[in-house]
Amino acid sequence: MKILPYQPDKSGLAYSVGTTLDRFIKLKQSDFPFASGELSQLLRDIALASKIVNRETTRAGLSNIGGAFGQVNVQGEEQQKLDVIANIRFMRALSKGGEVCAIVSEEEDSVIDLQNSSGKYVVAIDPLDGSSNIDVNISIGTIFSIYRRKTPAGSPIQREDIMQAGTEQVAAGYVLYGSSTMLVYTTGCGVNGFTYEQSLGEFFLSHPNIQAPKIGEIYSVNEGSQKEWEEGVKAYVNLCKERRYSARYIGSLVADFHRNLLKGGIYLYPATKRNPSGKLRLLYEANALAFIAEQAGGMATDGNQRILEIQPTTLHQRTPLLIGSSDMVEEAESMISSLSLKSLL
Ligand code: FDP
Repeated sequence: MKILPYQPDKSGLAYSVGTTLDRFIKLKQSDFPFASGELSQLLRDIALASKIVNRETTRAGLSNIGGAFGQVNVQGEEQQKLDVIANIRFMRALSKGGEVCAIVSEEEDSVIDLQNSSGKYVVAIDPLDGSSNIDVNISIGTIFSIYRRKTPAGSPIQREDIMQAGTEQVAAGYVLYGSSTMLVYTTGCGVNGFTYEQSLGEFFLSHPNIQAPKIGEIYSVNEGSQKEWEEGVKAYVNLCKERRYSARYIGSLVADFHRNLLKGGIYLYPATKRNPSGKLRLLYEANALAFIAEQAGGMATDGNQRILEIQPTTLHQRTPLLIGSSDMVEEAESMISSLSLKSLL
């Protein structure tokens, strides 16, 4: 019997399909300080749920899952059926996985205790972001943050396990259900993006080590609210126009953020008269994207301080958000803080 060492094929007949998300997570597991495999499993659970949500969103026009669900969530926003479906899918995947003890979701008023006190992780999630775009076939997303609980595993969940600043995140990511579906995540060692290959049912590494350009030529903001902005925001957006930057605003945070991350640009959702603390939620929207932005060399601020350093006090706390290319965010922040200082003098 002859035994030969494996020789990778060089004929070119069967091209390599690349690195799957599962394989990548396994390869990177040792980068993580508490490399026990639980965080890896948790990321896989999220990926599985996102594949199911991807299936549901692509069928939305064909099955009876479009439109409003008929209930209003804790934010006072009308829930869409797909919001509810995505929430169920992620909750189910995270509760079955066994690594998570508690979940904060945009769609739930309270913290959900998974009755799994041995779980070491807490997840904050917006299961389906950009709800107003669901029924018109425009990109939507999922955003998630993962924290290690502060209290010992086995004990009941406490407030300190949930109310953690963004700097405490051990991983964060988003899924973009767009012209292709992508999962982008960080565990604090750079940012990597994976594209979903439908026929194989797998995410493949397509955007390794994403780096946000330091500066770009895109600004993304809902200009319909311009009259309600503070002077610094008005001045910065005017500057963008003077420089002939392109205005691009989808109204799905994940999609706007993702485009600017790759191409260079700034996304702003500032405080307005209607939303004096901004509109976006700190725990399950701003923190995750701020972690990713910083890991890719970008920046995220509320206009006065780094998003990741804000100490949350309530579950569904909102924050103004300026995020994207570092030079642009820095410039916007300095204009906002200097003009708001002037108005106080
Ligand atoms: P939506 O309310 O449709 O879920 O997360 C909230 C969010 O979308 C973001 O995705 C989006 O960027 C923003 O709100 C859009 O708000 P405006 O309609 O006020 O611009």
